[in-house]
Amino acid sequence: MSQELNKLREQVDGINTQLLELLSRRAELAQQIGDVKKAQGVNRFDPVRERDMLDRIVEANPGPFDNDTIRHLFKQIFKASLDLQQKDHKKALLVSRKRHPEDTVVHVGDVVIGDGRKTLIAGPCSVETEEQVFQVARSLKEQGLKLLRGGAFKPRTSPYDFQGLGETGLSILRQAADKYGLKVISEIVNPADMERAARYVDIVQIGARNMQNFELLKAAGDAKLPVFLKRGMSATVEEFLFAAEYIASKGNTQVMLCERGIRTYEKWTRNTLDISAVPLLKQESHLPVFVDITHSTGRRDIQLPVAKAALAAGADGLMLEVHPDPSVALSDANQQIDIPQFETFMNEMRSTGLFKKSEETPVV
Ligand code: PRE
Repeated sequence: MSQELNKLREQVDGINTQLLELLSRRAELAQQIGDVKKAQGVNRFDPVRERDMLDRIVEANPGPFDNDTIRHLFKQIFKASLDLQQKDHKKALLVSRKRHPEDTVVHVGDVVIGDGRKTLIAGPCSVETEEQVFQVARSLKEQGLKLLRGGAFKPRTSPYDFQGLGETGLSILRQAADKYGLKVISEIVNPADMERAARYVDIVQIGARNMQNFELLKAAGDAKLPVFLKRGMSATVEEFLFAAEYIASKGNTQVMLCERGIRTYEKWTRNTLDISAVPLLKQESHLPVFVDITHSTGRRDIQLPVAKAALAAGADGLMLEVHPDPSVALSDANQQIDIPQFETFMNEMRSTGLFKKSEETPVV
């Protein structure tokens, strides 16, 4: 290489180092500004300030870069500074692992979730009859499971579809759970129902369609019951964590996160299970993470490998739907499994060594 080129490059290297030092100093100042703004409750993004700076910079532009290029370069710097301020903000989220490095363990009476053992939540999509729920509850008990799910308030896509039995449904769940020594998890859709629900449920579920229903999230935070929060079908992982933060910010950190598949162009599954969300959520947050293998797949034939994948990816537990006779179910008829299929599923899962049949109380 010519000596001339080498000399020029040496000068460029020197300027790179100076630029890096200047950029780093600027970034530190932006971080301090971010802290001041946070304390004052001021918006981090300030387009007026950015325009003023650009105007002054362009006015002083000596060339040879034209003004558009200079604007573009500085806008990148502003954007990076803003990202840095927001990253610092993310660090402070109550649900983040940076804020709370230890795993959160959720206690539901004597049931412990997120302590390293795997938890399985099962039950019908909707509560339909006493007989239906009691049959499933009995099967759960036989399998040594502790958490019975069932929908009493059903947010359905069509207003003409079965909307659930409401409080009667919650009452059926409670009776079945009490008979078989189980805990109840059920979805609540209206903030006004939260207090009433606490009489029947041990865990409040907030469904995918309500993940950003902020009044509902705040009410769940106030209710002080453990919350099972499902990811919205179009929500990013970050939005999901902000939703959990709404609950935590009310002083309730007994929150579980559930990945239930996101909406994509794929038609052969009901939703697309975002398996990468599981390790991501475990890494970014200290809350227990579940995978709903029923809604993510929407089909029975692949539930077992999906369940294994979820646990292998680090999920603390699974949720699945079980119905005594799925063909006549009032909702999700195509994806719920019947009781013999559930038993087969459990045997298969147990062969992985992850679920152990409880030896305790005999079935009533
Ligand atoms: C800064 C960053 C983001 C804002 O949109 C405007 C400017 C910058 O990097 O200069 C700093 C800042 O937050 C501010 O001056 O208010």
